[in-house]
Amino acid sequence: MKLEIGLRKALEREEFTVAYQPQINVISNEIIGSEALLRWNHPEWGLISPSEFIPIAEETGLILPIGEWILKEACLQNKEWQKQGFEDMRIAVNISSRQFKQSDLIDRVKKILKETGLAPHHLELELTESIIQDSKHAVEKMQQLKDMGIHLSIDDFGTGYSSLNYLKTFPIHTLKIDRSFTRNIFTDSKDASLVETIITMAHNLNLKVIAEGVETIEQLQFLQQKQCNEAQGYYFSHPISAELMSGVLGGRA
Ligand code: G
Ligand code: G
Ligand code: MN
Ligand code: NA
Repeated sequence: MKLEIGLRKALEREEFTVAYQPQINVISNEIIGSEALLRWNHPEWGLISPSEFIPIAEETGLILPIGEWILKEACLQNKEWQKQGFEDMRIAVNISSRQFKQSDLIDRVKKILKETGLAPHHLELELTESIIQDSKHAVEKMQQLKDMGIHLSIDDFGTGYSSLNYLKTFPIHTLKIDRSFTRNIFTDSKDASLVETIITMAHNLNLKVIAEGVETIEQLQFLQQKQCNEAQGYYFSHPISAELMSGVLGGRA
């Protein structure tokens, strides 16, 4: 209840910020984009983790204005990086269940792209398996987004209970291997096999693969060997402020 009251005021009090986590092409080692992650810094309670407040925002519907805010903020920021010369930068934004279910989702996304001037192919929306399964007309909606040029990825892939059959029907570009698999590559041979199998399967279906939660060079090398396309994790960078990210990008040239 306390958190809910705080959440109601957080947007107008400008207590949210966005952290960006670089995403890296594992072959070229270049930053190809970033994932936008919401941060809530309450003046008294300090930093509150999204895993604490996003479920409340989702229950109360507050995730709708919050989700719209971060989408716009992230698109604006990515456009800014592009203006600074990082023209191919892509931005990935998490979409919540309530957001995806909105009947006017497509118009809202279109409006934000128009207002921020971001080209659709520089935006990636991250959906989870359960979000897609819980929504009516999910495939049609995804197809409309794809037709606009937006990229779609399946977040936390492998943690849901979905049938593999949907990979055939979902109009998606990328699978994001959940960090619970990456974490155990060298401690659980079953996880290593799963990671390898996911990569092979994705490629056979013409999908790209990004591994989350890469924390060590050994994990990165394993992923390179298995031809994973992209990676993201503490090994490269924690989620960082837009200012820090600009510095990291500048240092890349
Ligand atoms: O950044 P962190 O690892 O603490 O995020 C925890 C969880 O919160 C992750 O599952 C992440 O996907 C989710 N999350 C972070 N930012 C957003 C956001 O802007 N919208 C939604 N819907 N979820 C987010
Ligand atoms: O569910 P989603 O993939 O959106 O969650 C992203 C979350 O994962 C963020 O909260 C981010 O802080 C966290 N994260 C990013 N990289 C790593 C990592 O290398 N290790 C761990 N343990 N968490 C990570
Ligand atoms: Mn995500
Ligand atoms: Na994830």
